Amino acid sequence: MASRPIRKILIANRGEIALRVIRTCREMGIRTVAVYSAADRSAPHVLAADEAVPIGPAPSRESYLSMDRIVGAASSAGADAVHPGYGFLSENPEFARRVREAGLVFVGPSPESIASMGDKTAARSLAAAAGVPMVPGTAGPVSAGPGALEFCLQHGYPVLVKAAAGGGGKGMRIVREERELIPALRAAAFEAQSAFGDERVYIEKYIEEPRHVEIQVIADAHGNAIHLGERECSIQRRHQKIVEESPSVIVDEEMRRMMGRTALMVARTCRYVNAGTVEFLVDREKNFYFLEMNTRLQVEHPVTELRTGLDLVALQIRIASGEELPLTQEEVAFRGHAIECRICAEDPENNFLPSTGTITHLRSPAGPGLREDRGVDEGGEIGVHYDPMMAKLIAWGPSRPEAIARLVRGLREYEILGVRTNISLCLFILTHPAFASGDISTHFVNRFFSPGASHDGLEVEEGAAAAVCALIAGEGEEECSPPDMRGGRNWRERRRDFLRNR
Ligand code: MV4
Repeated sequence: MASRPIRKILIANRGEIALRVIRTCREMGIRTVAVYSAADRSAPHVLAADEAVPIGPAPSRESYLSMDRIVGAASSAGADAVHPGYGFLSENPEFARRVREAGLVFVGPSPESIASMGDKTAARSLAAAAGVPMVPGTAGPVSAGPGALEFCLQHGYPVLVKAAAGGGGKGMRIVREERELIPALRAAAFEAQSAFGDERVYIEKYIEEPRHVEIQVIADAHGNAIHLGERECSIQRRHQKIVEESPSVIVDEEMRRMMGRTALMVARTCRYVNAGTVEFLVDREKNFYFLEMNTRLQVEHPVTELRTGLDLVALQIRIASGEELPLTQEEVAFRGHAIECRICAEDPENNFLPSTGTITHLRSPAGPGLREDRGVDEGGEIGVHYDPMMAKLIAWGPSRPEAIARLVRGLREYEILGVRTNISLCLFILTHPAFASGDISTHFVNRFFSPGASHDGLEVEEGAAAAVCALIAGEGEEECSPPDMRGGRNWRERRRDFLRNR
């Protein structure tokens, strides 16, 4: 990769990650170009960038997924580079190729690396050839034929049918006995075709109650590569991560060294450059198995940043400009414990379906050891076109209990009105004894959380109560003293409404 100074970056994304990248660019003295759809014309990332270019109407396929419009915007704005963020086109090899063909730097891996890790069976083959521990599985895609049955006879049930073209649970089917196999293969192929346009599926031995532990890796174009430790992301609901933390309670020093070494082996198989994440499944016996590699910056990257003190976006940009990694593996220092919650506009009383509306009131938590990456402001619209994640709240503490307590305190300080949120679910998880004890797996939410039950057993602390009281009293226009009978509804009833509106 030729070295090239990067003076202006176009961020091909929106929301909190766009704002997050802009912030680092500002610190580095790099000018920024935001792109925005018609729905985002007054969004925070647009207002924060040095320049902003409209790229189309609200629907993603006509804006943030439009390669022509984004590459065109970058070229016409005179950008030197494009940062894709996550989601949208961030793992589209054709986009990376188009950016490069336009003479611009793609702040991420090569199109070839993206492509080789994008096909899950090809990634498995690469990893297997390198001796990376894998879940026993079929060598490649299987149709509903003898190959599938042969694997199951050899390895026994349960097995898991997976889509070759994508992760995230789409096209996945658990098969616990032979008579379920053929129908599961057909159903998985059908779902894979509709989700990814590729019906190929493969089979793996099913790991019961796995944990999801991923390793952050970062490599430069000069052959240097390091890992930045692990993140435990087992707390998920319908394959959507909710809580991520580092370190993982089950990873000790030796396991971290082994997983880091293995993750770097995977990165080497595709000559990986820039930041990436290698996902593993960990079974009850603490055996770890390669799952897939994500060739982008992850949503949960701040957890690693708080634990290592590094700015991953700054490292990405420096590597993309041709610099060498500024630190060796031995110089990576891990300190304390970091935990993140994703704050989403979801309605807990409607099965966590996305909640839309105008944010009529928003007050963010702050104070020692808290970081909020937020992509919306008070007055902003949460619509139907984009992911419902509004913000991430990340807490750092010297120990896991202190990080948990800090994050709980932060969540309870949040004041968001106008849309429903998943804050009550986050609080439920973080205050659950099983979470506190570290007894977590990918089954945690299904096992302990029942959507119908009331989970707003929030003893709002004095400080948050005062904040709520001030809010109900109209931002301090008058002394708020509960019970305040204004409006025919007493203070407690209106506080409960406020809390339920989270
Ligand atoms: C598995 C598994 C058990 N055994 N593979 C979920 C989506 C994709 N990341 C892979 N996933 C899984 N693959 C085998 N052989 C269980 C899951 C899984 C899961 C993994 C990580 C985090 C959350 C999960 C939720 C359900 C299933």
